[in-house]
Amino acid sequence: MLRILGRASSINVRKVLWTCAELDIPFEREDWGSGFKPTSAPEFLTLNPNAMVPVIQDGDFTLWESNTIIRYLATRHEAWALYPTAAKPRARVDQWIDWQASDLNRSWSYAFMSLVRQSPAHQDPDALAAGCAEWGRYMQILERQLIATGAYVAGTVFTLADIPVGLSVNRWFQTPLEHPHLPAVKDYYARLNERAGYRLHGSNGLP
Ligand SMILES: N[C@@H](CCC(=O)N[C@@H](CS)C(=O)NCC(=O)O)C(=O)O
Repeated sequence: MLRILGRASSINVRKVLWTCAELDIPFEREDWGSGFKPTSAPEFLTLNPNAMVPVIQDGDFTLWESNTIIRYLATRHEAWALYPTAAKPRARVDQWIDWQASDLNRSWSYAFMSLVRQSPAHQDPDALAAGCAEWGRYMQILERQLIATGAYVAGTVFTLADIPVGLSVNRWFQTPLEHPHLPAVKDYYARLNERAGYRLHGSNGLP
C-alpha cells in the first residue's frame, strides 16, 4: 500500500492525493506538517531532509518533491493518457508542470503570505500590490495558453500538468484579492470541478 506523509490541507500533498484519485491508487495517509506531527522530527528528516511534505513511500522506495511524485506515480501505473510517452507531448506536459513549480509558485509568494497567511512580515502595501501584479502576470500567461488549447493546459485533453496547475488556479480564486477578468481560466476552473478527484482534493483547503 502506498504511504503518503503530509497534511491534506497542503497544496503539494493535494497534488499527490488528486493523482491517486485519477489513477485509482489505494493509499494510506499520515498527517505530518504544520498543525500535526512536526516535519523537524528526526524520523521525518531521514525521509526528507528538507522537512517538507509530501513524502511518499512505495515499498522500500521513498520519494519527496510533489511534482516528481506525481510523475513517478503516473509512470509506475503506466498512465500514458495523463503522461504521454512520446517525446514532444511529454515535454509539453513537463513544461507546464515545471512552470507551476518554478515561475507560477514563486509569483504568488508575497500575496499569499500577506492575504492568506496574514504574515506580519508581508504587510507592506507596495510589495503586496507588486506581488498581486506579478501573480496576475503569470495568470495572464495561463489565460493565453487556455485560449490557445481551448481546454486544458497542455492541450485539448486533461493531463498530469492540470493537477499542479489546477490546484494553483484554486489558490488564485481562493485568495482574497481583486481578480482580473480571465474568462478562459474561469472556464478551466469550472471544467476541473467536473472531475471527481478535483472535487475531493482540489479545493478543500487553502494552505
Ligand atoms: N517543493 C516542495 C515544496 C513542499 C512544500 O512547500 N510543502 C509545504 C506544505 S505546502 C510544507 O511542507 N510546509 C511545512 C509544514 O507543513 O510543516 C514540493 O513541491 O514538494
